[in-house]
Amino acid sequence: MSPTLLHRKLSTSAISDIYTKVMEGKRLSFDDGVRLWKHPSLTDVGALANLVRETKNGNDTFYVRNQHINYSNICNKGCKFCSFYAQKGGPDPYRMTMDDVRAKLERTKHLPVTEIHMVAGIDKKLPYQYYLDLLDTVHAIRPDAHIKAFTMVELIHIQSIAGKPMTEMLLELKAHGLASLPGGGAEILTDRVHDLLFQRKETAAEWLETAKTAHRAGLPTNATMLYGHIETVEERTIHLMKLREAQDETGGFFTFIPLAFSSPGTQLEHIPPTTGELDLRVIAVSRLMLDNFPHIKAFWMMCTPPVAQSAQWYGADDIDGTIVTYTITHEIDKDSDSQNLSQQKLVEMILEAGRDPVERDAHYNRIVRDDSSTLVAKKQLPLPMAH
Ligand code: V47
Repeated sequence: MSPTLLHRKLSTSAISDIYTKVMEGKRLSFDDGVRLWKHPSLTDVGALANLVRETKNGNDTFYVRNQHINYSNICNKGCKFCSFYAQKGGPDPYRMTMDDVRAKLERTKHLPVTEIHMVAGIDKKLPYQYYLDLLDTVHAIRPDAHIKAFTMVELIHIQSIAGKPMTEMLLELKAHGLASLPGGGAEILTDRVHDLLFQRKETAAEWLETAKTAHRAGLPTNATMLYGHIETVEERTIHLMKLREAQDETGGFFTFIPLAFSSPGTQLEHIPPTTGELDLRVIAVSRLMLDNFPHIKAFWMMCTPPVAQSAQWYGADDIDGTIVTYTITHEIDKDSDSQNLSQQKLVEMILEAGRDPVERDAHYNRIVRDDSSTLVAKKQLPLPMAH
């Protein structure tokens, strides 16, 4: 559709007032958010989100060469949506020793990874020193990689065993190589969903406070939303607005990642998989509500590669990633090192989707490589344009 026709269509649609607000750079309200979830035309909502996406990030789609390490699946939280933790009838328990971590990193050292993503269950037996050793071990083998590790719930636990104030502990982890935090564990930031699905984990207020404390300590984070289970559209809207408010305060969030709920092996096995319609709508509504987030990421592992491609026209500007091994939701052999999506495959997917692939580092700097795939330069991206 030509740009003129598109603008005419949106300006005469049932969400024309929201279209006008977006065009004028005005912030969307709670009611606007709820209407976007309910508006019958996904195409309208997606087209509007795409206008914002292209203003902020042009035709670029970012990807990262990353590696996930889930260092322990022992957890005491019992979240109803989780199939990752060791339990009777579920996965066997494992806890990686430093030798295991070292061996895994050595085996995959040939991969030009720029980011290591480490999260795990709340494993009470691990002492504070384990976390410092973990960072030291990764840093020793991958000195140039950015270490993104520990969700807010892990940080709250680590702080309880470190016996120091949160900021002091964060600075210590930082001195051992921690560079940013992933966005996991936010789930849905309302007390109702917390009490029903993950009551032993931190509350919404604690998740947000910990994220803001990390930002103030110089550690940027991501933010996620787990959708497609028992949450209402109002709760999704509240979740996005709480993140937007926190971002206003600290500016510390890099990117927002919606996570499609996968029920097999969880206590919510009766819940069907999310539809492509919902996956794309979540990307689009997030893009429109989170006006102060520079990036929206499609995590192909959860929403599938084809949906991650389409998402690039519904508000997303990032596809995560090469990953290597991911064990949070899928029954993947934790000892396997096969790259789940090669860099070449990711680039092909982005080109096929009609976007320009841009390899980025964890800070969204553009990575330039020579023919042998050696990193030769990083180019600072201009700051995202306000729409
Ligand atoms: O915190 C758990 C979610 C998260 C299930 O920051 C589930 O770049 C779906 O946070 N179905 C961990 N999701 C993953 C995560 C993440 C992933 C990719 C990139 C980034 C980033 C962060 O996975 C958990 C939880 O919210 N999760 N169980 C499930 N059954």
